[in-house]
Formats: sequence, C-alpha cells, structure tokens
Amino acid sequence: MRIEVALRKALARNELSLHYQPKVDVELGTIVGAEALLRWQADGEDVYSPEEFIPVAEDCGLIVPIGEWALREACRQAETWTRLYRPLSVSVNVSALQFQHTRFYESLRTVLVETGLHPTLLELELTERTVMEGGDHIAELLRKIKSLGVALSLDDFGTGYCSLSYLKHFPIDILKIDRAFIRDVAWDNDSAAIVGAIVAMGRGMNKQVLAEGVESMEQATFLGAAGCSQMQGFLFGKPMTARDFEERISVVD
Ligand code: G
Ligand code: G
Ligand code: MN
Ligand code: NA
Repeated sequence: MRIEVALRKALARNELSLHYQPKVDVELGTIVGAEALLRWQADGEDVYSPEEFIPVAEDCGLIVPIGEWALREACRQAETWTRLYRPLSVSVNVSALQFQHTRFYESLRTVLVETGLHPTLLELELTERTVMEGGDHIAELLRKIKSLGVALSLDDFGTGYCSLSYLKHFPIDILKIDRAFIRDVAWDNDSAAIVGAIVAMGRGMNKQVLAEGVESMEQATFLGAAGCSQMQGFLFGKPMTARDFEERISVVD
C-alpha cells in the first residue's frame, strides 16, 4: 500500500523514466536497438527497483497508464534516434494486464501515428504467461498487432511453464533466451544443450533468437558459434539513460 500511494505521486511528479539497454548484432558488429526499461528515480537515486514497484503497479492497475506512458516515450525516443542517426529498434515490455486491456490495440495504433515511429522498429516483449493465459482472443490480437508491422517477442523464454505447441499457434517473431540459461552456457553442458536447441528451433521456425544477460566474452563466443548473433547484456552495456545511449550510437561502434 505504501508503494502504491507513492507510485501515484511519482507518476504525477514525472519521477518515472526509461533506461535503455543496447541490443547488439555481433555479426554486424553494431548496436541494432535497445530495450526500454522503467526506472523510478528522485534526485538521480532509485526510489524502488522495477522488481519492487512493477508488481505493485500490476496489482493496483497503475501498470496500464504507466505502460502506456512507457510505450509512447520509447517510441518517441526511437523515432528521434532513427531520424538523427540510423534505424534503431526499441523493445518495450508489456504486462499481461496492460496487454489484455480493451484499449491496448487502439492506444498502440495511436502511439505509432502520433510518434511517427515506423512500426517495424517497435518490438513488444510479452511473457509466455501473457500469451498462454490471454484467452481466446489472444491469437487474433497478436495477428492484428503483427499486421501493423510491429514485432512480437517472448521474454524470459524457456522459464515459463511452457508447452512448445503454442509457438505453432501464435505469430511470435523473436525468442529472447532467458539469462538463466546464458549464465552457465560456457561451461555447463545442459545449459549449452538447451541454448543450442532453442537457437536451432528458432532458425527452423524462421524466428530471430536473442540471448539475454551476456556478461562475458566466453558466453558471446559460444553463442556466436551456436548461430545466435543477437545479444544483450552487461558485456555490451547496462541499461543507461537516453542521453548515455545516444552517446553510444553517435560514435562509430
Ligand atoms: O531492468 P531491470 O532488471 O531492473 O528490470 C526488472 C524487471 O522489470 C524485468 O523483468 C523487466 O521485464 C521489468 N520491466 C522493466 N521495465 C518494464 C516496463 O516498462 N513494463 C513492464 N511491464 N515491465 C518492465
Ligand atoms: O525480464 P527482462 O528481460 O525484461 O529483464 C531485464 C533485466 O535484466 C533488467 O533489469 C536488466 O538490468 C537485467 N540485465 C540485463 N543484462 C544483464 C546481464 O548481463 N546480467 C544480469 N545479471 N542482469 C542483466
Ligand atoms: Mn524484457
Ligand atoms: Na528477460
């Protein structure tokens, strides 16, 4: 309850912001986009971490206006960077509650029109749970979103109570391998086998595969050899302010 009251005030005071973590393609050798991640800061200090305040926002429904704000802000930012530098995609995390809200699709369309971001430069990150528990209309909604040109990814892939059959029914473009599998990939046989299998499955199904939580060269080397060239993690950059991200992309990388 305490966090909820503070969160309402934080919204009004503009204490929420987005940080951006680079997504790289090691084959191209460049940053290809960023994941937008919510932060709640006052005077430059974190008030609560997202692990603390996002579940509260989900419980009290505030995640809907917060999520709408984040979507708009991320699109506005990506459009600016694309105009000033080069095409850069932005990934936005969408909570189940926000996604299932009746006005999600309309507000997505409005945001795309108003910010002018090319829809193919937007990626929505959903969890397996959101897709699985979304009900009958979820496949239709995913298809409508896809027909706008927006990409859909599954976040934390491999950690949900997943039956792989849903991959056949839902138009998912990108699998984001959870960092729990990447952590030990360079030395643990089981992790390596799981990651290899996800990459092979993704390729066979014509999906992109991105590895999350890449922290070391050893991990990046393994992933590259396994055929996974899209990566995200501390090795390439922590989530950073928009200003710092802009500095990264404005120099030749
Ligand atoms: O960046 P960080 O590790 O602090 O993020 C913690 C968690 O918060 C992650 O699981 C991430 O998916 C989630 N998160 C970050 N930003 C958003 C957001 O804008 N919307 C939603 N729904 N979740 C977010
Ligand atoms: O659930 P989601 O994938 O959206 O979570 C993103 C979170 O993962 C962010 O909070 C971010 O800070 C964290 N993260 C990103 N890269 C790394 C990494 O290389 N190592 C670790 N431990 N955490 C990371
Ligand atoms: Mn994510
Ligand atoms: Na993740």
